[in-house]
Amino acid sequence: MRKIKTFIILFVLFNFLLPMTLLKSAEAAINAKILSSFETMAANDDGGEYWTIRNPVFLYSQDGVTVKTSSTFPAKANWVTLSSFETYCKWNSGGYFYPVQNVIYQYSTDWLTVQTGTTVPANAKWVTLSSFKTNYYAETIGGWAEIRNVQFRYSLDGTTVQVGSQIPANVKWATLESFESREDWHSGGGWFPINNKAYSDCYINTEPSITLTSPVMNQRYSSVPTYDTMYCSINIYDPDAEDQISAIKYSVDTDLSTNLAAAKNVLNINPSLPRSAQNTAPGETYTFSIKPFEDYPGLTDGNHTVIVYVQDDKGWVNKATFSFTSDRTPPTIMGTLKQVVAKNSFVQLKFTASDVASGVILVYSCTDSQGQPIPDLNGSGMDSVEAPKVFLDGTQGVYGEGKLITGIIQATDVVGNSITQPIKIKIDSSSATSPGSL
Ligand SMILES: [Ca+2]
Ligand SMILES: [Ca+2]
Repeated sequence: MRKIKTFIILFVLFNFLLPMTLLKSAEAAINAKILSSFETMAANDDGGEYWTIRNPVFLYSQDGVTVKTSSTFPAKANWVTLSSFETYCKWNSGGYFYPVQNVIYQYSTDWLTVQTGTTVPANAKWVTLSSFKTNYYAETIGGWAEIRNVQFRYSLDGTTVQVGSQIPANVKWATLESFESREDWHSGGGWFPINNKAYSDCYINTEPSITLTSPVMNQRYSSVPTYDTMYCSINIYDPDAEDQISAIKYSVDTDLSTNLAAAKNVLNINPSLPRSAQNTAPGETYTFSIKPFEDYPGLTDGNHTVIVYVQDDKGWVNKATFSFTSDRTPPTIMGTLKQVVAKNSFVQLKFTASDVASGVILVYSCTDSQGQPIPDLNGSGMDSVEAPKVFLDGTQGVYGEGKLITGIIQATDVVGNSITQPIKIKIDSSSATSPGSL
């Protein structure tokens, strides 16, 4: 009885507690289990005979730029798949190993659509062998048949394994799970599932994590200096040990995650790149600035989205976004810019500014016919202004009959867009002058 208890304790310890501890320390890692070896039916006579495939070749990329082939399974990669191998086809006392033909892959380059092809781009997010032909009849040259009833195994989160005949585009990794290949022997023939599958572990590199902390959403910007610069702050980490952060770029409105070469450069990155990534959250803070109106001169007024990208040295890209409002339209000024008034009467300036955002600063100044400032006709205000009434006293020659008071009023919106309009006040008691003629 005691022996049984001891056995149970040891069983629990080795099968549950120890693996849990090991798993915990490797939480961030994504270990793909990729089909690397199996047996196919070599001869279906006399109950059948399975043979292990030989000379496997693996296709993979470790930098998102070059595709490598190797007979050795890589321990670490952006993606990896079995690419080609030989299956045995038995015939009488002999038999032959034939390399598979018509190899087809499934992959995704954007995690949005699944693509199919006979070649694979290095910057794929994941790749798996999906179809090929095996020899099923070894006499002379034999016959070739495509595999059927293909099932894949894949993981959406990097850890949980699912099986299905279709691979979702947004998986972390995918591999063949099972299929049937054809075998013929004398008058018989049939379809046989693969046998004795073996999976190899690959540490799958992944994209850096990016969290934007500045600027806040929906701020207003213009192309006016000092209002044209977005000051950004992001936290970056990459769960993959030894990875470097190699680029921070941006675009406006159009997502260029899969075409980073077309994205724009940010300015004044601190700390400078490339730089070894921190591997745990929240990561390291990077600051930089963006001048969208220099890179996108045609940016229209209204709401837009900045997409900030971070790329590691393995070619993985992640993004963060923030929205902003573009305003390059100056305010309009409403009020009496041109007036004709009689001598010995009052004149008053009243102006209102109109803009998509309130906070327009109005500044006005007028001088008499001698060029001297008129204190009551100099001032400023927010959004609307009303100057004190000024009595055009005839005893002052500068306000006398026929004289002209001139000035300017300037309206500047919250992002520096500015407009200046002339002010003209003609003193004409005869009313012969019309305001429009000033
Ligand atoms: Ca990485
Ligand atoms: Ca404006």
